Amino acid sequence: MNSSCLQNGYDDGRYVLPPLPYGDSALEPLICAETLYLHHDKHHAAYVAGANAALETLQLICEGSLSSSHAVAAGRNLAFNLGGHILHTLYWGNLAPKHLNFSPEGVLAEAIDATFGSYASFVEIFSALALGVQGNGWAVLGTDPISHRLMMTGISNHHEVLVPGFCPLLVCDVWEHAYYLTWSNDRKGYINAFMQHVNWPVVNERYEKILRHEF
Ligand code: MN3
Repeated sequence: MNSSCLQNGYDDGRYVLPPLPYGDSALEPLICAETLYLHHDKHHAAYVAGANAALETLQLICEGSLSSSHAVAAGRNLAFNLGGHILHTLYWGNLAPKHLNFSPEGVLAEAIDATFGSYASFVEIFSALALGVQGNGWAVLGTDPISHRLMMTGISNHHEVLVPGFCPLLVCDVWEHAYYLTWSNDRKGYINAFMQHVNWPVVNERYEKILRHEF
């Protein structure tokens, strides 16, 4: 499986839960096996089910068997659940076991240096952003669809405070369900560990696809 590929989340007309690209204990000590199981098999699976349910509701409205008054709620449910499905699919793909010890490479490494000054400076800013996301949300490194410049943003829930067309390259889930069983209330400890588990070759591949307008 190409773990950088969102297409793994859709099959035969429905959203599907892509399998993890590693075993349940592969991300310890960043994420304990119980957290990985619950996060993937329960939380992510629920977003997949919610996205399919919202799509089915919209389809019933289109077929005329459900009032159009349901469209507003269905649209909101789709944004929340499909946003969750997309972000979690990217999240599993941009994590790797710590012993692989990846670092940024290629065009992405050059862009990080050019944009943030250095890799160390990038880590400091990204970590501060992730720590500062209020409540449930995500820290995201990505590009906007106009300039294709690297930039960071914090997303609330899965779909709010979002730049339209923003293309995420590296995503860090800072919902409490992502770390609480392993790190308790120490979000900073989780973020520090996350930075040591980034699958930079996957993130670099995503960036190269953006530059080729394929992602
Ligand atoms: Mn999550």
